[in-house]
Amino acid sequence: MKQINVGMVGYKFMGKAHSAAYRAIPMFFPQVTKPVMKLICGRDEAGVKQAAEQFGWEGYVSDWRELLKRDDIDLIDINAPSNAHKEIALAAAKAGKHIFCEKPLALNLADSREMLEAAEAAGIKHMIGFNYRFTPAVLLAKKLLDEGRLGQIYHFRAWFLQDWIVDPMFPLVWRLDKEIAGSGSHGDLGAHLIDLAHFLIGGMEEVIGMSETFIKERPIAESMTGLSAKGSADAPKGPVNVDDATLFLSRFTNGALGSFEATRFAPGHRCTNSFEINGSKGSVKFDFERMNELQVYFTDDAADVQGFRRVLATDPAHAYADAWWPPGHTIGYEQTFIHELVGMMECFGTDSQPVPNFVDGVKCQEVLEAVERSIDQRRWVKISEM
Ligand code: SOE
Repeated sequence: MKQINVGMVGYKFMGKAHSAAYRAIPMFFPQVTKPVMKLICGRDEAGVKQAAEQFGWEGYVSDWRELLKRDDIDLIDINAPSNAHKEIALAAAKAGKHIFCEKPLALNLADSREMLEAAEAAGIKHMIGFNYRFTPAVLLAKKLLDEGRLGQIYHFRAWFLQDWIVDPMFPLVWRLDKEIAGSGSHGDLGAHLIDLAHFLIGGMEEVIGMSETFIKERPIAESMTGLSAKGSADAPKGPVNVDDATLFLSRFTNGALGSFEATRFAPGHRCTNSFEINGSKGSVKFDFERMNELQVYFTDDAADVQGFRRVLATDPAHAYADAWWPPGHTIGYEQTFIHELVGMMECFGTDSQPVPNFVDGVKCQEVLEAVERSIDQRRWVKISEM
């Protein structure tokens, strides 16, 4: 297919990331269906008008229902806060529009299953925004695993550490409100780790977790958005009803053991999305703050040079490298969104679904909710219970 017309709901952080991706695709990936940036949607008319101009959209609307009425919109991109996902996705599927939805898919498992059913019944293409899968260094880890070069896998150890709410004066933005976000660091950061685990290692059998809300009350926010919002000491306070940190252990179906830590209380860690995998023939280590690199160790290296080696995933042998720059010329955060949306564009005009899609969103939500149940009931929870 030559082109797909996009209508996008949301214009803040993710809206900017997705807009940058739609703009870049025709330039760097001219072989895939071209996304046309038709309409952007947001409730604040002045804000969305400004975003439309700045990001390069043809126009804007302030009610997402307008997008569904338009025959010239093919794909609805949902990157509004999580509590808006379900209603928009169900209506978009009913209107026969393809859907790209940010993670986590919904506020809970039941809603995410409803979204998947609606998308399947409508026969549309659907994708979820687990963008870290599309980092070339992560794809190199996947390749080594698929080729058996790490042998039998024993451990998947993952941690996503941030520090933007360590200050008790940081206000109650929407990400700290259960009604809007579903959960705190668990659904925001843990969801990415769970998806990476599914992608790299496979399904989980059971989980057990623990979580904490360290700061129980915060100033009520003047504006509900922003990772760098400022709270005032004089402002009235409201309760924080989501987790600040959630940790859990898992047993994978292939016998590997997993450990996961998602926190917004790790001073100095801005976006440390990391994992380490240990297998019988070697190990790999990844840290998003050095996203172009994969640390690789093979047990059969000669004894005198054994050790982790740093592989820069920018050579022609690496995923997506040929679309970008010569070897050693690194890429960044925005490319993860470009690559994922290229994955969606590649599927138009074919019978295939993009991956990851709502099936992966539901699988992630099963684990998120199993961990929550295990915390509530202080026990191991089988994924098959969910
Ligand atoms: C904020 O915690 C955030 O932007 C997440 O919402 C993203 O999903 C993650 O990629 C980076 O951190």
